[in-house]
Amino acid sequence: MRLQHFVAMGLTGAVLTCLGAAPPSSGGGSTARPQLYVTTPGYANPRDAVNADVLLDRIVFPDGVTVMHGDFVFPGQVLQMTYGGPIDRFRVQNGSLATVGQPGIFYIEDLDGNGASVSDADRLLFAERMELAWANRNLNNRTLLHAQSGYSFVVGLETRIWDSSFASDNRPEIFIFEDQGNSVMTLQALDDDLVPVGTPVEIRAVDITSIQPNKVWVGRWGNDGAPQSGTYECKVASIDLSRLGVTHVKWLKVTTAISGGGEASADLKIICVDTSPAPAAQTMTFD
Ligand SMILES: [Ca+2]
Ligand SMILES: [Ca+2]
Ligand SMILES: [Ca+2]
Ligand SMILES: [Ca+2]
Repeated sequence: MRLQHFVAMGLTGAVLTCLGAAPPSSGGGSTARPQLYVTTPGYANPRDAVNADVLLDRIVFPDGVTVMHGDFVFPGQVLQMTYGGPIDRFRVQNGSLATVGQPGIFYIEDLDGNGASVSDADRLLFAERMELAWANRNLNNRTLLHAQSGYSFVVGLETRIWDSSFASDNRPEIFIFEDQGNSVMTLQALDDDLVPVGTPVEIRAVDITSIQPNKVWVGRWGNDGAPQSGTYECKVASIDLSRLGVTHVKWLKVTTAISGGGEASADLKIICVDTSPAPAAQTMTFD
C-alpha cells in the first residue's frame, strides 16, 4: 500500500511538471482572471477583422499555466433545444469573410424550408447549426438572439473535463462568450443520463466581463448578413467547476433568461479547457 501511494504521488508530480504548473495554490488572488489572447490573421488591427476571423489563440491562467487552442475542448453535441420566441430574431452567424466556420447568417425558422414559423424540425436543425458554430475557435461564429425571449439546450463536450483543483481555484474550466456581457443565464451540470447534478449557477451581467489583457471585438450584421456599422465587445464569463458543485463534467444545460436588464437575450459561444492532472492521479492526491 505504501509503495502504491508513493507511486501515485510521484505520478501527480510528473503530470504537474509536464503542464509547467506550480503546485496548485489555494492562496489569494481569487479575483485574478485568466488572460485570453486572440489572433486576427490578415488584419493588423483586430477591430478590422470583425467580418472575418477572430480566433481565440490561448488562455493564460494567473499561475502561468497556458492552454493553447489545440487543447481547447469544444462543445460536440447540442440536444434538447428549446426556443419559443419570434421569427427573424434567433440565428447562428459568422462573418461573410470568415475562413474558420461556415460564413453567413442562419435563422432558426428557415431551416425546415418554411420561414413562417419555428417547428420541431427547425429546433433540431438549429441544434446542428450550433454544433458547427461552436466546434471552432472563431469568436465571430456564434448564436445571436435579438428578442426578449429565452432558449435552452443541453451541450455535450467533446471530452469530459476535470477541475484543476477540487476546491475553488483560479483556473476556470468553462468560458462563455457573450456579446456585450449584458445577458443572464443559468448553467447546470448534468450526469451522463442528463440528470442534474451539483448546483445551478446563475451567470449575470456582472459575471461577464471584458476580456483581458485586451478587449475583443466581434461583428454586427443585419438580417441579410450585411455588416452594420460598429462592433460588439465580446465579453466572457469564466467558471471554475467548483461553482457548479462538480469535479468533472461532460454535459451542461444552459437556460437563458427572458428578463434581467439590458438586452437579456444571450449571444453565445462556449469553449472549455482541462488543466487537471490525470483524474486517477488527482483522486490519489486526495486519499
Ligand atoms: Ca420553419
Ligand atoms: Ca478549476
Ligand atoms: Ca475548482
Ligand atoms: Ca448580449
